[in-house]
Amino acid sequence: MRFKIVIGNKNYSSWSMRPWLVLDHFGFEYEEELIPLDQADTRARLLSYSPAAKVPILIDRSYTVWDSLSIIEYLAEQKPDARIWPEGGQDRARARSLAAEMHAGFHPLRRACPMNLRKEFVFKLRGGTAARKDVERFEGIVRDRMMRSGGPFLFGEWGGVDAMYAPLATRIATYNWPVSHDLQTYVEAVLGEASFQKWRSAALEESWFLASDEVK
Ligand SMILES: N[C@@H](CCC(=O)N[C@@H](CS)C(=O)NCC(=O)O)C(=O)O
Repeated sequence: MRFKIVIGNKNYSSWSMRPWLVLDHFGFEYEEELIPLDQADTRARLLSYSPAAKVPILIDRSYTVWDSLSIIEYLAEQKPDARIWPEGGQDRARARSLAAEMHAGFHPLRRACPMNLRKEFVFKLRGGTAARKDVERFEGIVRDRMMRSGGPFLFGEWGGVDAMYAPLATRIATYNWPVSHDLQTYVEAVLGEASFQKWRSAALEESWFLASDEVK
């Protein structure tokens, strides 16, 4: 098998999920290794693959690529015809801006509402107005993109940018955030996508409990 992806727990590891979705959705042949996070041997196991000691890690034969967004970029270069990024220079640039915005931002929402696929929360304002602003920004992104692309995904067909936002979509659903109709529709589309369903089913089989990622 050419590609191997090293990931964390599927229930919790939002960064792992992003490039895994791209590998799976675009039909790459891959194997995976799951390194449970927050265990005594986690760091040593991660270091055996990558000096950054974080998942996700992609291994292409013997070459290692780490960081979710870099892995998605690398995969896009390996399959240029797959349209992991949209065609057309300006759409591609916009998708990359949105992916980078996700990668570097949304901290209040991410911190207050860690990804936890097996939970369903009663809504309360976790993360205060800063997290609410993140949700409003997500609504704005989706409103703008739906107007331009017609949906169901940010640039029409599912792509790398939707993979980057998939963990936010799961949070909207599991934390029951009240959101605009457009965002609700987008969340349902992302959660209905086949590779996400596959990841989620596997996540629900896991029994690890990471106290640091559990909130009330
Ligand atoms: N910016 C990185 C973030 C990676 C990251 O923080 N991964 C977490 C799990 S979701 C991790 O490996 N944590 C392991 C640890 O800190 O021991 C990316 O996009 O891949």
